[in-house]
Amino acid sequence: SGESILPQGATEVDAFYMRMCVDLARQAVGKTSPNPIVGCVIVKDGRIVGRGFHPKAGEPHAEVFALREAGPLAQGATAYVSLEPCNHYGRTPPCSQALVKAKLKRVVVGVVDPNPQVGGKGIKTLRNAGIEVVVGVEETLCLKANESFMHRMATGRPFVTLRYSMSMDGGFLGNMGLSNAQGGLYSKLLQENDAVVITDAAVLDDPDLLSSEPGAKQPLRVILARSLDLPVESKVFDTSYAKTLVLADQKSCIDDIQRKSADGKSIEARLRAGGVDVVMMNDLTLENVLSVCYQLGATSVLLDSRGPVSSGLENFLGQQALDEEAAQKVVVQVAPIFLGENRTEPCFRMDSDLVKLERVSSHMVGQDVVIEGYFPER
Ligand code: AOF
Ligand code: ZN
Repeated sequence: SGESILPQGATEVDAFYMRMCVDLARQAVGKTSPNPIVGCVIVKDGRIVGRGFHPKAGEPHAEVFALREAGPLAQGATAYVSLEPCNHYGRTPPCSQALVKAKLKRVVVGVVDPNPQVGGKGIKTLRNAGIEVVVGVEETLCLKANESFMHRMATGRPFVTLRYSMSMDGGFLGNMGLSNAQGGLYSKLLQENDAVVITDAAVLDDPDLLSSEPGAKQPLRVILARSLDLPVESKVFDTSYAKTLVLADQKSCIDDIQRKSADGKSIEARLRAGGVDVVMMNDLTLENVLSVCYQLGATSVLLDSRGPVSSGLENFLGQQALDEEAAQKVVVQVAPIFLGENRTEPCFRMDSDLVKLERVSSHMVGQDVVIEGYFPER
């Protein structure tokens, strides 16, 4: 795009192929965790001769697929990669050496890989072999495509997005107007994130929390529970398409644990029989919830504040995320309605200093306006 700054030695044509790499990479969005999404295009004499993307951790990297397709045509060609080619023996051998072996003439890199095992070494290997390397083409786009991977590398923590809906008069809308139709914002958020966290009160509306995108890898669905008196027949406890984890507050669930339903089984036993994992938490803080998600391999977590506002835990999600500065990104859907008298409470009560979001963008979803922004690094 005209807005991106081109590094020295790069042209608009390079930027064009880099955007193509990112589009290719996105075919595996939500599927590569803990690995990044990466796309690669090999161009010879103005013709695309190879294309590839990283489909999944443990499988070959983007460059390998592109090199396979290009075969001997890779010699003297230009390779575009949205992330610096790796230089280490991980689950797969180093791509830098594969590019050297295939005798590429030029390699255009979107962004340096912050992985300490790579971190510029891939570029070095290529340059040492006499290959011309240009770094930083469509860098902003490449960074955004891998924001959770970048965050994990920098902090060792998952990338957290807080989502909620509100009215024009600042009232909390729960799941009002929320649709997970294919191609929609919500369906894409479920596709992009490794885990989605909701509260027990939100289960009452019976969401399935499944992305409608074709072939989407479904997120781990995490239910925070103050009570184990949960509707076991709810869609979210059907584990045929996605895993479900209940994180229950030990203290407040103590009575529920004893209670049995008519068939003599506890709710916990019934959940487990349906394939739901139930973990008793000594201390159900947001920090502990995120740690559990991360330990289970979630690099990106969506805190979905979609439950009714009357629930104590619902405020917990958004409020704790803000109080504990746990979220990196916020996605808010503003509906063009005034709740008026029906407005129970403002969404959040923050007692922090003024917080100004960065890299803010907005778009329409039907009649609603969606505003996205990033918290400043804290
Ligand atoms: C690339 N191209 O397509 C990917 C890269 O366990 P491995 O062997 O798959 O290595 C994972 C690391 O390799 C990952 O953390 C990231 O630094 C890099 N991923 N690199 O050149 C790719 N997926
Ligand atoms: Zn690689």
